Amino acid sequence: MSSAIESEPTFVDEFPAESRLIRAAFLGSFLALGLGAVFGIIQTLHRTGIARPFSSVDYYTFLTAHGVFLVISFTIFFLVGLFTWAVVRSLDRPLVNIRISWTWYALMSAGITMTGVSILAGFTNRIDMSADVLFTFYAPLQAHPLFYTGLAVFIVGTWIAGADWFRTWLAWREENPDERIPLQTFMVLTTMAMWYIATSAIAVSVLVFLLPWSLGWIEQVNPTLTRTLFWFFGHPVVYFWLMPAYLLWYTVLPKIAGGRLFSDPLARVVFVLFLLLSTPVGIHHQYLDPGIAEGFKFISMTNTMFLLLPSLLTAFTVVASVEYGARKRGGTGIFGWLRELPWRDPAFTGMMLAGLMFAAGGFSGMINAGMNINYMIHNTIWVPGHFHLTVGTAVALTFMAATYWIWPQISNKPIYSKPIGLFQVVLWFIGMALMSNAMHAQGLLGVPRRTAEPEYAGFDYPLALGGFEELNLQIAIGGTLLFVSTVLFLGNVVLTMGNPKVSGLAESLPPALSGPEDAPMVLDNLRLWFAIAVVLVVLAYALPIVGIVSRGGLLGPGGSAFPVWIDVAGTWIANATAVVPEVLR
Ligand code: HAS
Ligand code: CU
Repeated sequence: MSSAIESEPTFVDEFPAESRLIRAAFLGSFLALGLGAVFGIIQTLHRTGIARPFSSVDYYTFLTAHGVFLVISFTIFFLVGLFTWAVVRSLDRPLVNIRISWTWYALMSAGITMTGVSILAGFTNRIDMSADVLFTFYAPLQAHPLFYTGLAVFIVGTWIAGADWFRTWLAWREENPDERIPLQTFMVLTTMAMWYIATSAIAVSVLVFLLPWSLGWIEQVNPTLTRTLFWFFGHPVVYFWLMPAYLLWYTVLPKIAGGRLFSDPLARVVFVLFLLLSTPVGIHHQYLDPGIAEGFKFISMTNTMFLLLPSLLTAFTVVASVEYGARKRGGTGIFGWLRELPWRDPAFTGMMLAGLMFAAGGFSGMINAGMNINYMIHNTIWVPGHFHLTVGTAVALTFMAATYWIWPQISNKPIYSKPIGLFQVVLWFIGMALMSNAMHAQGLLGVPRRTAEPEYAGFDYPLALGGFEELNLQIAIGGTLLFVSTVLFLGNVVLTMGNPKVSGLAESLPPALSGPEDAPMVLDNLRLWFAIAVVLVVLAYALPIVGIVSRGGLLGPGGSAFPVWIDVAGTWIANATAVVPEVLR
């Protein structure tokens, strides 16, 4: 009788090189989470007046660092780790060239380091590299060139990562010409297709306008144009954060619940809908922007309402998949089956709480999307209340919770403490419920976002009399619980890394109840869906952008028709060619 139980080879045994890359990506993500959390607690205590060891100016450096480290670095490094795992696992083959993979990882790391250095240099007046432009880096706020260069390098890294996964799929398809695209790979490829469309605009905004402007090659930019190009990217980026969480809700959560995905075809429809609809809605962030006709804003609102569909379908599918597992365990009744779920498992409970909170975040998103009601909440702290439920919990809590399941798969090391993990995810949920609720309530009272020291004491202003201080206390307590929860999560991960390796941790994922064979073949036609997505984007953005440029010029009112760097280049070419006749003589 062999001593060790014969166990199926784990992902690490089969794909050691990819496992190293995935662990490096997750660790880059967790480093950013830790940094973002430190800046988060500092700014929470500053804004609520609990503790203000820093200046109001520093507040905007903290806020920029908090935003960029969390929504760019934490989320996207986790995404590339998860997507690499999902592609290699579902295709059951290694990446085409691990050196290319480490190249995109190095570009992303170098890029976020440049941007991070530029932001943090804001704390010292000695080096003028500041970038207090917040995570949306709107002009006319201007950052140091290093900030924009770092972002550009980071995005190029993600483009190469996407190409890496497409090439791996194409190599697999040659070996399996008649197979459907495995679901997890399908989810990765549709997400990356959406990302290529979305990032095209931010690449133009940064490389053609903001970076040359920051380098002094052009005197000015058209802020309405660069803002519109940002939101062309800015709404789809939220789904770029969400879709990895959906990949986990669709393919891992049902497994942990002892269930099976309810419908593979429906999951494919959801991801195709996100590819088609994510980008033509960005103007819903600009309802109050001048320079964009109301009609275009109305179209964006309508498109946004269509965009609720994939998430509502997700709510149905995921709950049905989990319920199937509960009933298999003997669950009964309309809600009694909930008792049969593995609530002691931090991976399960964390993802379910994240989903529950996303329901609230989604409904606050619907309120944001209504043009008329948006006027009430735009630029108030309601909006941070919304996105701390969505990216701050639906995504962030899902990523942390899923780590308790995935890390053992890619390291052969069991989690250090599941009870601590369970306490951590519940603490996050409680902290976020307190903080986000108070932010929404203060937003409705008219409290602005992005303000270092909102004070109303001393006024007989209804706000000062009606709960502003109590809501501030809720935000401070909630933010502190979130910080403690982050420390617990990072501590659990670090202690897990010190654990000895064990075997028998491999977990396979069960097939869907309704499998890919039930999905119409057309769903796998990625070229078709990509082409339709591009047409929808052109329809949504061509006229608004033509309107913005015809009214305000490419470089803003009075800006030269051609950027000065074209003049510089033209002079340089003229001088260089002037010597040619001499040389030829
Ligand atoms: Fe948003 C602003 C509208 C989703 C993030 N959003 C933001 C900003 C961010 C952000 C970062 O229309 C601020 C940017 C800035 O700094 O200015 N958002 C929406 C709408 C949706 C939406 C309609 N947002 C997200 C997601 C985000 C995110 C996802 C990040 C990941 N948002 C807006 C608008 C603004 C905005 C305006 C501009 C506001 C302004 O004026 O500035 C929709 O996608 C929401 C659809 C979701 C639902 C919920 C479905 C429920 C589900 C739960 C399933 C349950 C499970 C478990 C799995 C309809 C899927 C169940 C549990 C059991 C126990 C059974
Ligand atoms: Cu949006």
